[in-house]
Amino acid sequence: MDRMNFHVMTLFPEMIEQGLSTSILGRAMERGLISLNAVNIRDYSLDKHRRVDDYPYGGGAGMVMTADPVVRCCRAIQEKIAGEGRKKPRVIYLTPQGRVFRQSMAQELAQEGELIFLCGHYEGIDERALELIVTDRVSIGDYVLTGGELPVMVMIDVIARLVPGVLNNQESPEFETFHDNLLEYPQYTRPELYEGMRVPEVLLSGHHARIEEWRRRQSILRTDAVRPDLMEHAVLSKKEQRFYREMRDRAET
Ligand code: 6GU
Repeated sequence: MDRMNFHVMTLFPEMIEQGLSTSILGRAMERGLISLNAVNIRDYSLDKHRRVDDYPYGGGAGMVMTADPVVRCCRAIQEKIAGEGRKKPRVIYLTPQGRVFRQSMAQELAQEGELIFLCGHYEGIDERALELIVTDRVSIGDYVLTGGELPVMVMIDVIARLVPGVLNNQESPEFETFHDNLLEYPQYTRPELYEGMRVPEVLLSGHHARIEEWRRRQSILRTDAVRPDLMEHAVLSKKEQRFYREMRDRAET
C-alpha cells in the first residue's frame, strides 16, 4: 500500500480539516490515496484547565507553548504508527526560522510514506520540545504569519498533488510551473476575440511543434521578466539558449 499519511499537531484541528477536505485533496482522501489526521495538542495537556501555554522565562511579549503537551501528542502519534508496523516518520516544525519550502523540497518529501507536522502559535514553542521531537524546520517564505496552520495546509497541498493518482493524467505535474525551473506560459480559451483582444494566432494553427516552441519561449520571457533568479537554473535546449541570449542582447542595445 502506498498511501501517504499526513499527521498534523495543532491547536486548531478543524481549520486543517476544513481547509484540506474540499476539491482535489478531498477526493484523494475519499479514494484512499492520502489520509489526514489532525490532532489537537490541547487533548494532551495534563493541566486541569487544559492549558498549553505559559509566560516566557526571561520576560518579553506574548506566551510560549509548553513542552509537555506537544511532546506527549507527538509520542502518541509515533506510537500509533509504530504499532501499525510503519517506520518512524520525519517531524516537521512550521516556523519562519526554518529552511524555505520549495518545489524541490516537496518532491523529496513526497517520497515519504508518512509525515508529522507541528504547528506553533503565540510566540513559539518551548525549545526543549523542539529538540526532543523535531527533525526538520520549514518556513514557507519571508513573511510572518500568526501560526503554522496556513503554512502546513500549503505544504500538504503541494506534496499531496505529487502523490501518484491524486491528479489525473491530463494535469501531470511534469508539465507546469517550475518544470525545468520555468514559469508557465499564458493560456487561452474561447472566445477567440474578447474585448478586442485576439488569441495568439499560433495557438489556432494546429501546428504542434510551432505551438510548443511558442509556449517555451513565452515561459522563458516570463521567467526572465519576473523571476530572473530562476533563469540561472533553467533547463534550456541549445536552440532555447540561443533564443534567450539573442533576446538579452536585444534588450541591452
Ligand atoms: Cl512556517 N510559520 C509562521 N508563523 N510564519 C511563517 C511561516 C511559518 N513561514 C513563513 N511565515
